[in-house]
Amino acid sequence: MPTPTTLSRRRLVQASAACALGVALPAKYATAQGAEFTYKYGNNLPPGHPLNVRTREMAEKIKAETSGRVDIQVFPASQLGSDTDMLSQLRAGGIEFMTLSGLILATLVPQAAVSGIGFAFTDYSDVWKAMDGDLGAYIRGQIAKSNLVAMDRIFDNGFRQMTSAARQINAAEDLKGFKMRVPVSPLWTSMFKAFDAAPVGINASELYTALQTKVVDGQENALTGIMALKMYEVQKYCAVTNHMWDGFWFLSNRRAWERLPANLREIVAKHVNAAAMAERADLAAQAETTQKELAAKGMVFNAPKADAFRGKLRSGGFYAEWKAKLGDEAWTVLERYAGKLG
Ligand code: X2X
Repeated sequence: MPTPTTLSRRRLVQASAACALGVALPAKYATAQGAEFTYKYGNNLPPGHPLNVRTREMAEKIKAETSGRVDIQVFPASQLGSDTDMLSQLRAGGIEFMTLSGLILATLVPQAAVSGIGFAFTDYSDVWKAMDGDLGAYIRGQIAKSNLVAMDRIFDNGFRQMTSAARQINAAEDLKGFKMRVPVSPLWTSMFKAFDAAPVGINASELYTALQTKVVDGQENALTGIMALKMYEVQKYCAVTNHMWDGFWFLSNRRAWERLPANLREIVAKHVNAAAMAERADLAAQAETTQKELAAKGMVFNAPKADAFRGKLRSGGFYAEWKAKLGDEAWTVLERYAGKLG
């Protein structure tokens, strides 16, 4: 903070008058003095992913509309640490915001995994009805109990597909013993165990290296993520399995969130939610072109039938197990949108 002697008397008078009246200071003033709230926002995706394009725009809009009082600094590409590290920092207040898959957040908020149950959703219209409706509200309520705040609109991370280096995956049988990288998450691990694969929990920050050094045989992600993380350099095959949908909650440390005056919270929430909507539209617009671009880079695609995988989850008791784990309330809200599971 500058001491009063570094301010001209006129600026100081202007500033105190503005404070006394409770009006926002002009952007020039706030910028010259540094923002009142400088908040760090971290995520695990490369700068070119739509999530980062839209949240950079979001930060600019928030700065402008708060006259420079709120400065959100966007740190992409796990610059602030892996998801696991960032989640600890977020809880401790070392960073103020992060975006995180509900399934990874489930290490802290178990019910946040419910949206990622294998083959629950088959298309986006059900996903957004659920996540913008009662299922999303239920999950945000669970998140709130852990002293984190989730903004209303979840960002899209896409329907996930399986990639491999050595051979094509056509059915669950091809996953037997397959070293599959999964994010660090109980549901992801459980699902690939149910396929008889050998899942290895690895943060996104280590994913490319794990594939390159063949610590794992393959991984699963949405095509947008496969492109953004340049996985086509280290993977040959892609099975379009759509085995689950995933999204990113925009989370805040509760104390940091509540430090913001109500009018600033409203501006921040508005722009975060708008960024999520824009990012969803970006992913939808890219859906078809991304597969063609990945094919042009040498990836070989196949489209197995869902039942070649889903049957294995059913017969192995996966749905019954997760219904018991998540509880009746979570399961009932999920089935309201996804239909009867199992
Ligand atoms: O870690 C992943 O695979 C990613 C980027 O999709 C998530 O954040 C869940």
